[in-house]
Amino acid sequence: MFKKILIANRGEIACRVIRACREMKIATVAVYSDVDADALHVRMADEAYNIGPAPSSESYLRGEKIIDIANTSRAEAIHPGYGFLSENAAFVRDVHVAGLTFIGPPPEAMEAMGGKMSARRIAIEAGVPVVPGTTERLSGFDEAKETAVKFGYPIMLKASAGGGGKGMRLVMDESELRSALETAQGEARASFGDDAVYIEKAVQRPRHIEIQVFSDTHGNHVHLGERECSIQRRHQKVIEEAPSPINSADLRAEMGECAVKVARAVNYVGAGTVEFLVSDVDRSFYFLEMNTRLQVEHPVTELVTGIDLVREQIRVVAGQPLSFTQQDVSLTGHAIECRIYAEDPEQNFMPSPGRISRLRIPQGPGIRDDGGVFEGADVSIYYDPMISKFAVYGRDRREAIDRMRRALMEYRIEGIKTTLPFFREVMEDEVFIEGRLDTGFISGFNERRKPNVADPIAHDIAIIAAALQYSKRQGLVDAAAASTSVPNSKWAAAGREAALNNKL
Ligand code: MV4
Repeated sequence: MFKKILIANRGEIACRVIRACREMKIATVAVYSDVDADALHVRMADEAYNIGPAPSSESYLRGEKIIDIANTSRAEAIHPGYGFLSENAAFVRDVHVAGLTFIGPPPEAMEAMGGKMSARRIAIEAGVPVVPGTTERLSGFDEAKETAVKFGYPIMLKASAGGGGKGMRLVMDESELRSALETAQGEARASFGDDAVYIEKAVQRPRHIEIQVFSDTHGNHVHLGERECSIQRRHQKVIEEAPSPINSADLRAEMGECAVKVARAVNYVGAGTVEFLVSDVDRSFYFLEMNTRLQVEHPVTELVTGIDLVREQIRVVAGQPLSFTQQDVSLTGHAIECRIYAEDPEQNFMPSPGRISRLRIPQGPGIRDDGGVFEGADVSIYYDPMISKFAVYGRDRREAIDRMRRALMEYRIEGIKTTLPFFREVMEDEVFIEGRLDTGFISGFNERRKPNVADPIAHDIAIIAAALQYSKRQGLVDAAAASTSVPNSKWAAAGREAALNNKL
């Protein structure tokens, strides 16, 4: 087993990997940019090295520099986390050339799945259903027009190099096709330097369900069930759960088998995720793409399977066989994760950087917080604004929702705006509670949501503050005494009135 691992990442995922290493008695090396000198991952690691200025292109994306540090610090392997260099096949080759181990799949598997058209061809070859559509780049408008008619509108134009919804366009009919094609190609060229675009038939009211796969270097490929990630905003996942609320053992086995076929077809090694679109109408499912990294939302799978995916990643690249077989994998209970972002839900989720002046993380049964910050930490504008992933576990979905609702009320982050108030509302939303999670959830949610429904906690605080103010002004009691009796007291009523009349 490795004695020392370098973590080529920052934030919560760097902390997550360091925790696994510590449990395995492996020493850790962190790297950090100038603005991260004081970050949690730097504090947690055994050693830490500065790799440059704040912009990722000058720090966390500098592969050669990171490899140099791995060598000089005598680390034997590099864990890339997610994002940054995690799906960069050229970096993986450089790591190998330097005599180090990359904690992830071989570069060939990464490349095979890196392009969506190539991934679709491999899935078809492996006998896995894909969304009806093409697998070669469109030559131009005329071919697009013919192909669209063949598959039938509405269709999706997708960039082969795409990700995060970039270069993706829904086209309802032929009148929209020409400009949609130009936009999709333009976006693809600007974002990926590759304007290859292909066509898929649009799946009606799809759900996004993905299967966690795991492979070792001995030819064993298994799946660890599904995660449902249908609640997305601008193609960014915000809530994930395992298992899916459409939870059927048959569907899981079928999708799991397909996911394993894809992994086997590319000689996969380590943790991977095979994404599917599932029709909410007839539960038919279609391969979408494969992500060749550990995903942000891996904790919900860990909670329902009991398997530590990071520990397993490290074991398999060290050459050990998987520590479990397919028969050993069983899903127990239900897990839900909310991604807590430094964003203001009242201002269309604008980033909200700044200093965290107060942080209180919930406690009690069935709770897991994968954080990358601490009280007093600064949330920078340079990186993804996700500050923590908060997950709960319950025996069933109902218990998990109850637990999440309770825990979100305990969660306090002050100094910056966060998505906590948004999640508190979602946990009370009947459509979410019923598990009707097709892709329109957030837009539908915004319509269902009553105007001016403030954060329930902010509302309580306003009432208490008003009550304290009122009681002080009246000289009735001292403020502390008032606060203990506020919820049911006449001061609460007065405070509520004061708050409603804007007298605060
Ligand atoms: C689709 C689709 C409908 N039909 N493909 C792909 C990337 C992901 N971010 C959204 N993707 C979609 N691909 C076809 N052929 C609808 C979406 C989609 C979506 C899918 C699942 C969950 C949320 C979604 C939100 C917008 C679009």
